[in-house]
Amino acid sequence: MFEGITKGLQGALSFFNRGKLTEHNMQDGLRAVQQALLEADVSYQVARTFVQKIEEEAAGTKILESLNPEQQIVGIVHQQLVNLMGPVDHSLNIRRGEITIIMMCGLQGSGKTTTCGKLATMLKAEGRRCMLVAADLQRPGAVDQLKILGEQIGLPVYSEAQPTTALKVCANALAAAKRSQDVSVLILDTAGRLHVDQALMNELEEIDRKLQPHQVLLVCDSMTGQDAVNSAKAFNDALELNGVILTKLDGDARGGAALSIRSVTGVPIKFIGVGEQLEKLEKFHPERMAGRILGMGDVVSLFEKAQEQFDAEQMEAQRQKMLKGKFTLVDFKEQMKGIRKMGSISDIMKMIPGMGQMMPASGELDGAEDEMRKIEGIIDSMTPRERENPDLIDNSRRRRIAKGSACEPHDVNKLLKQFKDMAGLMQQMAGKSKMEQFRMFQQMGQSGMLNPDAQLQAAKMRSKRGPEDFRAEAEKKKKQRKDAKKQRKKNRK
Ligand SMILES: Nc1nc2c(ncn2[C@@H]2O[C@H](COP(=O)(O)OP(=O)(O)OP(=O)(O)O)[C@@H](O)[C@H]2O)c(=O)[nH]1
Ligand SMILES: [Mg+2]
Repeated sequence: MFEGITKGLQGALSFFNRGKLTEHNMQDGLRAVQQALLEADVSYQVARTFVQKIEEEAAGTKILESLNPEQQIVGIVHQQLVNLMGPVDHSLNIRRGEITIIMMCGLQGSGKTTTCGKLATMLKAEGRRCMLVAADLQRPGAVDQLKILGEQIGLPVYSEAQPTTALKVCANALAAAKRSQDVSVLILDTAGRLHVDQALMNELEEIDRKLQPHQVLLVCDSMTGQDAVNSAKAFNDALELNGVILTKLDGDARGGAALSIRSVTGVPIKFIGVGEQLEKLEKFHPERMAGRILGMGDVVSLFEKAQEQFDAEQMEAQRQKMLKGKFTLVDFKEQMKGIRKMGSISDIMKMIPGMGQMMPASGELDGAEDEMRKIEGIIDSMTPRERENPDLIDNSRRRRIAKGSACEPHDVNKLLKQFKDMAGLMQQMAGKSKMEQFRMFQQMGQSGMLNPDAQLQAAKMRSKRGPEDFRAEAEKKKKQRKDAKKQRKKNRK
């Protein structure tokens, strides 16, 4: 997601990290920020205003005189991105005791029908029963598509064998929902067109006037950039949208739509579609999106994803342990297993702050997976007592563990050091504010502590110099000790 803009902005922000910042290179940096936005298909006006705001903020915080202008400017850019995409409003204002009508609209192929299904799935999980309404009479197959979705989710779909108008279908559906008595949300799947046209707008406006949906949501394909934003404006003028759902953010969207739509239309982005499957709908969070755009990662999403995968009780137990500083190697391994369960390692790495920039080529990630497996192997070769108390691990235990996991004693050492650092940091983090935690995570990312690939690089460098001969080193030390002992004996004589 947004790889282009992330690289562009990171490049632009590096202008602020070249020794002392002057008015001159400040302007270069700002121009590069604007360029990165334009390349991501952000509208010119939005990009221009964005950069002006950064300039004002930078002047206000006296950034030229500060010691770490880059950090400050990243902070300012992050905040401006959040302002640009927010504020957010996830509510659908579902009403008690009456049927809430949600009308979906948008251009052809934007993802309306799929999103109807996703929204119904989300609401179902909240204990609300939806009815889907097949009001797209344009595209052959549209009705069947919705029926299949309804079947998959286990929800009723209202459709007519010989429909006359979309408005009639919607009105009849509302009557049917009222009769059924157990439907609380009616979701209208309307037709799309390749471009905004009057016939489509008339049809939608008529439904809007007669049925007065509580929510009119625009489904917008994030891959279409500025076009999407222009059509959003037209839909909003005709229908007074309550919110936007951006779809296909899992693809290679350039970011233009996400960044401009709120400021151009004034309508909040409520949800984002991040895949074709029914559960791939997420609440939109501008701070997280800004973090991802800047390559600072998305710890919160990662945490939520982890929470879905991990057993909730186990998670809570680990959190408590972390708070008390009792996080052990067993927990460490469990976490790593959990991470592997979460899916592709490259997706996960992108979400960890500081890792975005360090993402290796995709082939090398297999190496990172191997590295994780190796770490698991090392922990498996320890005795339960060693896992609970790694301080027990002396030289001979280290050799045994290395042998058992087919690696070198220094790999065991490295893991233990990493674990110690991480457990220490986790403990320090426990009492800190969210912002502080974020910063600490970033440091962890940059120091390579969370980055198996950094270890991989180290291994590669070693192999260029030739493998380190630890045995020879140990023999040498042993000999030195022996010699020293002899010398002491001699001295005593
Ligand atoms: N990758 C990805 N694909 C999506 C997402 N949302 C929808 N799609 C795909 O986009 C295509 C079009 O989706 P539909 O839901 O049929 O779009 P529509 O707006 O109803 O299209 P019409 O009814 O023809 O106007 C389908 O292949 C969907 O699987 C998403 O968030 N991510
Ligand atoms: Mg459709």
